[in-house]
Amino acid sequence: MKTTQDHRASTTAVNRDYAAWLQATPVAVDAETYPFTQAIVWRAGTRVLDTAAAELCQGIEEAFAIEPKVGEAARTAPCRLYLGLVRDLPDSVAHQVSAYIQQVHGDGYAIVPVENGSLAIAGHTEAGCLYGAFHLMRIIRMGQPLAEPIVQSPQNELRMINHWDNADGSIERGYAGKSLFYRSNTVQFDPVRVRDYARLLASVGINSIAVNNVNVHRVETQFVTDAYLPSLARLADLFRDYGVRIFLSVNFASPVELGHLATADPLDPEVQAWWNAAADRIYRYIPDFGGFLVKADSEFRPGPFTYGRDHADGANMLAQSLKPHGGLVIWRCFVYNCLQDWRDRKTDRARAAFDHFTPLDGRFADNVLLQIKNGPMDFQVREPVSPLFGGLSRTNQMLELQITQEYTGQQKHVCYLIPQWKEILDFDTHACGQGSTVARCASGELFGRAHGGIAGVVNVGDDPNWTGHSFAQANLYGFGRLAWDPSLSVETITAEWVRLTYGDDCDVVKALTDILLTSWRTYEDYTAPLGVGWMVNPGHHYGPNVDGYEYSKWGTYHFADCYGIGVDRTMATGTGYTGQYHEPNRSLYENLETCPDELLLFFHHVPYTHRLQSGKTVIQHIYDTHFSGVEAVERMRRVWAELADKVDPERHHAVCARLDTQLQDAIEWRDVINTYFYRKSGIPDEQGRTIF
Ligand code: GCW
Repeated sequence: MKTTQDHRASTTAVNRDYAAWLQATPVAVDAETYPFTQAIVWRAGTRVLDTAAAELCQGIEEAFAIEPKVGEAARTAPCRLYLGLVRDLPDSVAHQVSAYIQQVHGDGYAIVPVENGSLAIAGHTEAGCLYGAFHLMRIIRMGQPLAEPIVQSPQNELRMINHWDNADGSIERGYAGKSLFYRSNTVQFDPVRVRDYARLLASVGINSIAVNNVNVHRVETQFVTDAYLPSLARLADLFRDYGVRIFLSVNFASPVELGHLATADPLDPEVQAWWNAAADRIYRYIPDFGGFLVKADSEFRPGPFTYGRDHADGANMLAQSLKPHGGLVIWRCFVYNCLQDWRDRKTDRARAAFDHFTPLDGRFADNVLLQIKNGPMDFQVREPVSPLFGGLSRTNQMLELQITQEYTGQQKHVCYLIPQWKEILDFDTHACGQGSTVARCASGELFGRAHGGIAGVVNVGDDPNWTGHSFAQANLYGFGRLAWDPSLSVETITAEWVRLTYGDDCDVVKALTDILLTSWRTYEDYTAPLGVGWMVNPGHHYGPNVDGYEYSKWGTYHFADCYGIGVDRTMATGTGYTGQYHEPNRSLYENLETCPDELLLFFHHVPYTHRLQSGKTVIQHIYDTHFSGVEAVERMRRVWAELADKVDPERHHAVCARLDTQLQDAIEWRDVINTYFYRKSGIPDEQGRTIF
């Protein structure tokens, strides 16, 4: 078992941000409040349970500066913390736990006060016990009472992180340094750091990780070979201690690129045999390997289309190779024509995922999941929910969110995404009548599917604080919490993160909570208006460029002219995209009068003088939000500056610097957007503010 000291060495040398929401500081309450912290009783010798016990020892030591008794000494302590599967608990404890453990499913846990001030953490699986241990530490750190039993089960089977890391150490859309896993085309990592990372992930319930970019280039294609599997297996070992299984992104054309076959046709028996052998090989090195993540026939990645086959043919072939080992294929639905002609007003990129995948509903193997981005375009600050949720009922599916802030400020800007994700998860698709939320589609519960889950493209790199911006940690934290339980409220998640990461000082808690909760709207206010999206510099996607993608092949247009702006996606006069939704969403979006303001330009092309439901004209809304967005950033900066003597200088200073950048860049956004639309429309600002 790794000792507490090993962890210490890695967490104290660097700044407070390194410990993220697992701070090592003493807590304000006395140890007596939690008398069971004197001693920990568990059956030693299994990896994940040993990890859980080590976490409890470490957490208790850090919180109360006491070293809990373990081993024989623990069994005679007056109060004890029992940890384990029910069959390993002493009979009297098991008896007291049994009513609660019956309510637990999957990797869930029960935390139950038992006789004489003792406590039991019990699960059906070792991972369940680990999640229970982390939850207990969360409760203790937040000083919450523990009088009542707690029963928690994950709502999603797969709670997954996707790394877009490349073998050369770069990270596609990474804003926090280089890869934690690779350098110079080799698997190279600091085991202490990776372990600390696994720990952060497990502490919020994440159980799966795809360790390489979905764009699988020449070198990463070789990850499924003997050249890379030994070192990937060492990586998998580290994650295994924390109950996290690894997946690999694979290149659909591998049999050609690696195997010297003439084809990667999924219906060719030789191709099937090639993948069967690859799967056998992988499982020899990594017995609990999770499976493949696949981007195929998308943005120049190879796929089944080359051979006149469809996505079901492709996914099922891979699924067959993994099936004997219990592995999964996660097949992405981010499939669209990226060589569009901007002159063509008929083709609509937003339609693509639905058009490609709904005809295949019911044809995918049992161990295939379709991974669907939250919106029909690409992780914009505001998009409607993808109509593929609710469009597929006989297929396992997964929701894909983007934690890394590609289009939401690249971790230079604060943009707390939990409120956005909550809206997405709570969105009612009406697929099976009212209450058919995205959360229920993704988990598989709504359609009685065997598999389901939520994946997030992660925002972590080797920056000392993991995420570049200290506040971007809140997105990773909240992602894990929501993947575990999509019904958690924004307020609960925010309060947890703020207090666990920055402590209990009322002023700090209030200020930070306000900053986080207003940040998504603020970012939206000074960037692309009313759901139209894009308007960023091509390629790196940072900073304003209204026409950056207007005359490009990517299918991302706003159609602004001197009269108006927006994309007509109605059935009546536009691309017909609204028809992909069930009623009443279809009509809600189809009709100009009922379409929500924030999505207006996503669904309709309107004159600048069109009046929104808010009462403002579109042009005045653009001006007003761009001025108020910048003012909101000025306010955030002021509020944060006032906390100088309440936050450790290092974190305070680092956030100040990021807020300075955010303000400067928000001003640029404001002036570019306002000026562009003033020049296009010729309509002045009602308030006569400066527009250039
Ligand atoms: O958002 C786009 C990104 C690409 C990414 C692609 C995808 C990994 O700009 O960098 O490629 O989406 O999701 O596949």
